[in-house]
Amino acid sequence: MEFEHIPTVPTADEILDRSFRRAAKKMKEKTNKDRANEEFVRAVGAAIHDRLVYIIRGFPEFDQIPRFYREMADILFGMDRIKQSLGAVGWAAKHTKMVGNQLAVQSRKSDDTTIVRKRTVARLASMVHQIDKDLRFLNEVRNVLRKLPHVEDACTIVIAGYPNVGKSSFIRQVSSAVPEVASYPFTTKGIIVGHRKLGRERIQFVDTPGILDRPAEQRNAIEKQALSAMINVADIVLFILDPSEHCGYPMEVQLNLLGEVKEMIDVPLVVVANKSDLQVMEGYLSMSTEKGEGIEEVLAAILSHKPAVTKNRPAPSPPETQV
Ligand SMILES: Nc1nc2c(ncn2[C@@H]2O[C@H](COP(=O)(O)OP(=O)(O)OP(=O)(O)O)[C@@H](O)[C@H]2O)c(=O)[nH]1
Ligand SMILES: [Mg+2]
Repeated sequence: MEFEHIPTVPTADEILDRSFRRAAKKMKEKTNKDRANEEFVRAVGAAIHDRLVYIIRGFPEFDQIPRFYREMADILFGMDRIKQSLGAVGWAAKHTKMVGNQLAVQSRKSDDTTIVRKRTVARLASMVHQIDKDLRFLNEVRNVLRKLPHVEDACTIVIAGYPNVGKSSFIRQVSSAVPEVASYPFTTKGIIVGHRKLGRERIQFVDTPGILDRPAEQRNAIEKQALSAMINVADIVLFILDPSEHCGYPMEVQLNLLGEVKEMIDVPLVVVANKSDLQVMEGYLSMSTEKGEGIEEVLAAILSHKPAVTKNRPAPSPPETQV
């Protein structure tokens, strides 16, 4: 997956601490005090530069990664903010090296090289502290993005619908995924992937958070993740309704959302009414994930649409050990 190998992003103090230690080691290699100070000044600028460049290189080129992952990063953190922070780190990398080199030249000409060394430490520390909030933000981005699930190069069924209708209960029944199931809306807050063997093939189910029928600009980050999965990674969408309305939402709004989803996607859509143990709805496939009834029929309906060639997926990712 695109984000899995991003290394931890250190804080400003951690960067400074390690860079000062590296420069101090270099300094000890020189016997002459002035040469040692000059060496320290040059080495500390270079050490900070290298660490900052390493941080930037740890992040993928967001313009080149699959759209789904790019959208996830954007929904969760804002692409502009991520790019701004990476830009700030790039700025600091460039300037710390420049300042280190400039002050090393000054040190050569100076009568008191110790003063120049101290000035260097102060200036570089201040520059790196200026980007401390960017470093902390990037580390938070890293911690969240690296936990996003793999969406593999396999036939992908995205499960969607209103909150609390039984999406997670369904994916638990049919795949390796074990998302939390609870009797309140928005239990699922992110994308969850589960797998199922189908002969020699593996198919993949994506559980998504619930979506409300409301204008796009009012949707929150949790709902947006579900929409992005439907649009970007689905080969087939399974839309779950709850005609019992035990989910807390009337059928009218659930059907409005269904209409919207139909407009939004260009892949096959299977609609199923869940909670048939409470209420059956004529005209739709029905199941009860609670009682385990109707599941096989729903799977058969999904698989009747299984494309020979899958589409819309992110680039292949390494094989997973799970299942
Ligand atoms: N009676 C009945 N209850 C069900 C059935 N399927 C799910 N439930 C219950 O409905 C509630 C919601 O189930 P979830 O699977 O968490 O629903 P979800 O759609 O994933 O919910 P969000 O993640 O909040 O969007 C839980 O209390 C389940 O036990 C069913 O077939 N019959
Ligand atoms: Mg759920």
